[in-house]
Amino acid sequence: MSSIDNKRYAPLLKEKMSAENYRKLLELDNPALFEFVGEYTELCEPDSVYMCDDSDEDAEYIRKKSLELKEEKPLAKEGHTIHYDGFNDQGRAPGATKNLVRKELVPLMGALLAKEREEGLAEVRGILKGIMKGKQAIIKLSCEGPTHSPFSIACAQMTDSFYVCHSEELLYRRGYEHFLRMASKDKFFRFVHSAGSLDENGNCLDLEKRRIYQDMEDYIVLSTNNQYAGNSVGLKKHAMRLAIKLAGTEGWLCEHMFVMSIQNEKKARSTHFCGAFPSACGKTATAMLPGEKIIGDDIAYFRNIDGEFRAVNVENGIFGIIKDVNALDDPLIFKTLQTPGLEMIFSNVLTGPDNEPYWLGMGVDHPMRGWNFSGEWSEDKTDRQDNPIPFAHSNARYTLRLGYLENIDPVYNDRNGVLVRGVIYGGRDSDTSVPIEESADWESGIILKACTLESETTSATIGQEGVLAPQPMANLDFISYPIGAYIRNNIRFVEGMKQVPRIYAVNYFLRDEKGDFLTHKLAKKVWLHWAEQRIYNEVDAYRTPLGFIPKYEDLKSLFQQIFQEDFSKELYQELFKFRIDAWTAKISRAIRFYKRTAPDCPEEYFSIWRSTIKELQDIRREFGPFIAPGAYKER
Ligand code: OXD
Ligand code: MN
Repeated sequence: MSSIDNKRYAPLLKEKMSAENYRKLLELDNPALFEFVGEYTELCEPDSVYMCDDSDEDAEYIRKKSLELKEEKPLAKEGHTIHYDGFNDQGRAPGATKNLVRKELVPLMGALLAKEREEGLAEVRGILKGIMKGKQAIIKLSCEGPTHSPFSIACAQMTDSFYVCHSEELLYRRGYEHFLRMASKDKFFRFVHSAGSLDENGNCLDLEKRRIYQDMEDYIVLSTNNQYAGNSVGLKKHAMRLAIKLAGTEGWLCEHMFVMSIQNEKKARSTHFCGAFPSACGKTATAMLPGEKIIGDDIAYFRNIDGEFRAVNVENGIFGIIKDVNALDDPLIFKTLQTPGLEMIFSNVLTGPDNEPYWLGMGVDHPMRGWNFSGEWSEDKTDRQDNPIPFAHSNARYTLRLGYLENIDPVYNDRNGVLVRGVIYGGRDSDTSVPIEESADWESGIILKACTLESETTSATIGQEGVLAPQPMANLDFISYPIGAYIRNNIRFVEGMKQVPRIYAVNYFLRDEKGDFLTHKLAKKVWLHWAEQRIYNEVDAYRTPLGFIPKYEDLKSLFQQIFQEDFSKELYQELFKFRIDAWTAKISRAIRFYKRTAPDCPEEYFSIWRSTIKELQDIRREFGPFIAPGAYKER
């Protein structure tokens, strides 16, 4: 029996919901959820409200409605569908995204997309008024992290998009049963989304009213007039921003990281790593390295459980960039994407007359006409500025369940997560960082490697591509409270732990003078196996001014063992020389960035960066601009 006695919204919800759906809502016996559904039903005015539980029937209802309303269309292979976002809705929209915070916090937020809360709420609620008229709203409950675990965060999504619900069904764990049994009934994240009015192709008409406003006080995100999943799917990037804030207040961490394990067959051991890379910088490819095991590719929660650094993947699926997924570079995902009978959504790729999906870097010929993110497409099609429209978008995606992958780590659902032994930070820089370097300790790893991470902007966000931009912890787009406090929480998180993970900085993007990459795509497997051996103190290393790098012999034997490949000493010397001037410039850019955009960043961090630059200058007097591997000795 439900104890809900909500006089304000009960009549409205009884009118908008079928008796069966109303029963499902009541049975949860959750006044806060009832209030949330009532409040936003009153505001958004959907014609009806559908309440999902965890049944397969409800999952089927969502799939069917998404097809019926043409939000998705079936592709040639059974279970595969295609969804298109509008031409100008192909990536996350930082310009429309705001963290709503109390007035006094706005000046402290610096670069973090802040807006005064009351003002932001009034604006977006104005846009939401009546926005779902003529549509059905769906309420879907999910759980971030494994259900009923120390990591779980319950989430309630209300949306008028069945594609959004279908994506959440593939990407997250169902949460109705979790809501039924959870202890703190009013502790859950809330998401409201509406695609708004749609054009004849089913895309948003009112992009100028696109808003993604996250209320950091009440842990609710209001998202309007968008469809791209990075803007619309509440549980993905919106929940990530809310979780980062919540973690900051509760003493745990939410990071933009994969979770995976390196398999050492000789030693019969599996060692877990997490890794932060800005979007489109090799994160999924690292998590999916052939021969290793994946737990997740995008978002991790970290908790100190009995003195151990433990992590879970927040998600249960992958919303991955499809560009360059081909039989050679990503054989496992490629094979999965070709498998009929698995349920998956392709987005913003070309569909040809054969009703199959084609994407950039797929490694097969594509048809010269078909349908893509611009509508009907043929080879000579141009945009308004007369630029040719490529046959597929470079941020086109696939959405599938992790469980489909052959290389899923059997422990991926463990309620206490996995023990993390190594944390990796990787950016996209063509001329500074070596392929892998171990930090001297946790704090210097955070200050010198994680905080100075930079990357070139990519098509995962709307705006100019290829611009070198700071990316603290690969998380700049998602940090939702002042950066100085966020850095401090990262440093303090390991206090009192029995064993602190090692920090590694990696860079897969070093190029030669002609602009060619210095190593092949799978070389990252060698760097990670070296890190694994370091963790067990099985290989020695050379000191550098910023950490430790591999010795040639150890890499040579790994290249031989893994790829039966000769790794030349010349290439090693080129890859692993320490580039003093480039590092000095990088740290100077970091100082400028934090001065400009992180008003709460403590002086202590600036003095570490400044003294590192001074030390690098002293070292330069002895070595010149480059230090050959092995030449440097600790002072
Ligand atoms: C993503 C992103 O889709 O970071 O994961 O943009
Ligand atoms: Mn991401």
